[in-house]
Amino acid sequence: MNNLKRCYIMGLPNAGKTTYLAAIWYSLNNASIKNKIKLSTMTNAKYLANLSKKWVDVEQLGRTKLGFEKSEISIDIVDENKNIFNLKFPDLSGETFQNQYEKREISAELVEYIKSADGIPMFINIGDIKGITFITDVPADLRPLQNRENLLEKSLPVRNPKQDDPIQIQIIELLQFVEVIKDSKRINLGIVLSAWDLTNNFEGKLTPEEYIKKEMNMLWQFLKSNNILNTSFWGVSAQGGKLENRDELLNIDEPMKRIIVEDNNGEVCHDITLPIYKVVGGANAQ
Ligand SMILES: Nc1nc2c(ncn2[C@@H]2O[C@H](COP(=O)(O)OP(=O)(O)O)[C@@H](O)[C@H]2O)c(=O)[nH]1
Ligand SMILES: [Mg+2]
Repeated sequence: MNNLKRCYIMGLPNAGKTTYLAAIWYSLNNASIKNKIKLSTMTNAKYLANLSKKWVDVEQLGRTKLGFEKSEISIDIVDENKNIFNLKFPDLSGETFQNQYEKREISAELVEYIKSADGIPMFINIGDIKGITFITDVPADLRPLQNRENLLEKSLPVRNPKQDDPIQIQIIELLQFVEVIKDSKRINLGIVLSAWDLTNNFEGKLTPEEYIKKEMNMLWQFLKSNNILNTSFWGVSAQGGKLENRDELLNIDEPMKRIIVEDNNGEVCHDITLPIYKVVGGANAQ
């Protein structure tokens, strides 16, 4: 079938993938608001129904641990032109991606997913982005070059790459894996900034791209200087707000209205399928 489009969803642990999945599942099954794409077929219906029920009730969805992740979540959705979009959530825990980063190993199965993907939404939870620290703000006794002798006497903490390396570095590395696997073919990439509701408290509203430029400048430069990547930027709140504000969220009559999807031009809607439709459909041009 030549109008089949494959979507491969990536992101480190805590990136917001499971919440997105729960919201998409609810939206596809309760189309009281018109979405770009509709449900066709799926696997794991019971797991997804359970997940989306928790999402409706604004409950913590639970961490997906390596080995327990539903590795075969696959949902087929269809648009008005009869394009079928096959969504794959190959690893909901994200730990496989981190092992890939740390050990530089990847399974043959994931290579096949990536090779056949028409678009890759890469999730980044903005609540996880650590601000920039200037070297001058680091306590003097922790600055190796200025304090070499003292440091030699101390036992230095051991680096744990998954925990200690900045998220943007891990993401750049994952994208470089994707580029090698794709063998220089053009890649439709969506940078999906999850928990986008958190920006409501920020002064001076930024677009998703401006946000990346400010908070993850190295990643932004990597994306901009890279002509293999056809990148679009999205701000997505699949949960609608913090779990602490559960009561407020439950007061919204239609759960789908909690969802915020903002494109890079500041257009806001409740259609959680839109980033997939645009990224995987190749309509990334802004
Ligand atoms: N404020 C806010 N938090 C979110 C949103 N989506 C996810 N989160 C939180 O981010 C954390 C990780 O989400 P999860 O979907 O489990 O990430 P995963 O590990 O990639 O599957 C959880 O604590 C969620 O409650 C959102 O739209 N807004
Ligand atoms: Mg998860």
